[in-house]
Amino acid sequence: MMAESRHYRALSVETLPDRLGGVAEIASKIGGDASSWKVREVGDGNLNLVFIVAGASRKVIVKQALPFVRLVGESWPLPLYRAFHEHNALVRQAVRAPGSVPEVLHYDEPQAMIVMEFLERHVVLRRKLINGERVAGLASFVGKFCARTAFRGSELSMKSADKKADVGLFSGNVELPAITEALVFTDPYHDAEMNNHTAGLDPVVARLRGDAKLKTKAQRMLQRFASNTETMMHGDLHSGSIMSTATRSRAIDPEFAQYGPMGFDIGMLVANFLMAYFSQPAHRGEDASSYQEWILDVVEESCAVFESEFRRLWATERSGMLYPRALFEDQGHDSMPACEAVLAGIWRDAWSTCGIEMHRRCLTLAHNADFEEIEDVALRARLEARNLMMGAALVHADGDVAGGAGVCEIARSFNERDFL
Ligand code: SR1
Ligand code: MG
Repeated sequence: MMAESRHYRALSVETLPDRLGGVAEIASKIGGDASSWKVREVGDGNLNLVFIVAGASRKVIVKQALPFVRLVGESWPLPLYRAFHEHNALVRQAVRAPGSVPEVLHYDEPQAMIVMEFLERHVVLRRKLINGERVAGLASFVGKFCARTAFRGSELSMKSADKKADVGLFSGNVELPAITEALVFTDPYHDAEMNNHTAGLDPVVARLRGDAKLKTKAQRMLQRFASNTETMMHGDLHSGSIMSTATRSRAIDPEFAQYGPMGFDIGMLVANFLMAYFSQPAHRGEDASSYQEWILDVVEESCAVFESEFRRLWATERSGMLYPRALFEDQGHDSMPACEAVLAGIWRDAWSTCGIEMHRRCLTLAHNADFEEIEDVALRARLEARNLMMGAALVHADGDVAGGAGVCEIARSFNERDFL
């Protein structure tokens, strides 16, 4: 532990070698003299400092929470203890979905700092999607990561007492889920202070905000998000929270982790794939369609893998208090119909979350680069309108969607329409 670590101080490129060089556990891993380390600040997210530190032995990532929202500034304070929940989430994800997250090398609670494995040659997935790059095995990664963390973080797998203790620990993560409660679930549907949207979208925005049934359904999902503790969610699983090479992927950044609905993570991630899909005509022009179809293949296959992995875990790892073998297999009763009913509930939450996420990324504070980088404002508005209207269709569907394939069919039809 650093002598100075009693008092939090934000790191900088200049101070990092001196401050971390004295921490034997970190310095020995990085290797060489700290004064020769090469340090770059690469944080492109909305909240934290992220450094790549290269020494004689290896590169590491040093992630440090800032006491405010980086995107907005010091006027929006944010507690440092979120690093504690991120650390705890990474540790659990590494056990529940082995190989899917960066290895934690060191954690310093007072400095709100996590030192972790540098993911060699990995690039943020959102950038790859904007660039039109394909990632082999992406759907398998997504489906398995979401199914394993959902199943193994629930009472389908965990002992009831362990699960309650964990829910208690993560219920201390207050302010970050509160951002989601406002920015994701509520602000898209009214004229909230920090909202902004692309010029020209007003008619579509008015349609959404004038739709009381839509708002009721979005609030139903917020109620589920806030008061249902089915599993430990990543909590912010968008395409900026996955890093990939051409053949490998990892999930990063689980600082929004809390216990919540099992369908939340996969729903949010599919929304980000769909936004990548709708934005492609601006990035690829006439050649967009084959890459768009690849994105839809990823969506359909991710959902199929999620289901098959969830069913496999149900059959082989159901050792928690829910749906015990004593009630089913031990009495000669097939438990798979119960599994299908649980999956149907997961998808209902997933598709609602998906539609709401498609709204918030175009209407509230934190937009996504897939649309934001489109300079032609009229084109951006036209593509965002398709995305917004499909989001409304998903929320209205109340889970009555023909699975991942059905969602892809809906996307194809909205991709042909104009709403402005
Ligand atoms: C003020 S934080 C805005 C967004 O950035 C994070 O990555 C989450 O997605 C959050 O909603
Ligand atoms: Mg993040």
